[in-house]
Amino acid sequence: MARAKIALIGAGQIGGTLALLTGLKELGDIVLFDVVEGVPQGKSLDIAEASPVLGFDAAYTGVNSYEAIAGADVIIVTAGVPRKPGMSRSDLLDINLKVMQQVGAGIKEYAPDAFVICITNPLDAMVWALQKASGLPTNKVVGMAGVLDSARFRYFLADEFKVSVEDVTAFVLGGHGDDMVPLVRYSGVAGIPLPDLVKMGWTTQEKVDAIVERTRKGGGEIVNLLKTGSAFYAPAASAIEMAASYLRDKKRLLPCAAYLSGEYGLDGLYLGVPVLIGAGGVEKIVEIALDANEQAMLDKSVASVKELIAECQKIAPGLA
Ligand code: A3D
Repeated sequence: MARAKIALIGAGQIGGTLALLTGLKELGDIVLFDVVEGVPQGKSLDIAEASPVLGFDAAYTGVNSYEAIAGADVIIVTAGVPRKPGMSRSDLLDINLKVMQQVGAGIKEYAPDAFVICITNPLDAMVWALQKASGLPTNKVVGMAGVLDSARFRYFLADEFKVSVEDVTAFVLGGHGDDMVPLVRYSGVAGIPLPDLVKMGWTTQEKVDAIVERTRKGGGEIVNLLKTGSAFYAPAASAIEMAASYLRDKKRLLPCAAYLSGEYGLDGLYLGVPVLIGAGGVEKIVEIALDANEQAMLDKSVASVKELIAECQKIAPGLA
């Protein structure tokens, strides 16, 4: 069987890491695209030269034109600019919206059957714009945020409990902003929910609250440390997990920004919810029961996402 074709739009920090991880996991052949000449070509050659040492087979092509993405099975989009210190995710909107319009047009022309994962921020608005601009079905366009936010939550919990990250499950719903909704009730260690772990004396409510807050601000914490850009290793790893679930029809249940058509009482927007990803793309959106407090947090998060989408509609009325 022919190898899958994976197109990575944006060859920056995340794009380069995605290119390496795609090869290491042998998900398929890679086309790395960027508007900057030389960068996708250079990164592709550098990674291809690492493949004999690391022991994987994948063809790498660095390109500056959209023709080369023709027939891609999976497309992961990181094109745009990342957040700098002091810049909010919504500050990015104006620049990155224009980029999504260009990328969407390229996908529409050359790879309309692909499964598309958007990472560009502000995520919930950019994935919405990318779906509109590409015209792809909504079940084939998703946003990566929840896997990363949940991974951060899991890492902080594993560190607090001094247990393997593998045994920690965690759940984050809502938009990818500071008002995302880490769900304490649905998170825990080896099936033991966090509230029970507090009762068992493993930790305190105050410490759980601090971890929830750190998770919400996880992106900003890295931006403040790096000073010249935003996180890239964990975001890339998270998108690869989503791509693998599609390509291998694994039917993972992952928190992703998915297009809602009535689920959670919402319509016509992208929001982080539990999604089943298989060969059909988004095969199912799972609606979990929320208590009053969780619902209130989700409502706040939804309001922020709606504001961002309204801003997009104002700048680019053609997308609505
Ligand atoms: P960076 O290293 O700057 O890479 C972005 C790349 O996009 C650069 O190589 C640019 O040349 C390229 N680019 C710019 N305009 C275009 C265009 N029109 N067409 C094609 N390529 C273009 O950034 P990064 O890789 O660190 O981050 C990429 C995006 O991901 C940013 O918007 C970040 O804010 C976002 N991000 C999202 C998350 C989420 O969890 C959702 C996490 C981290 C970063």
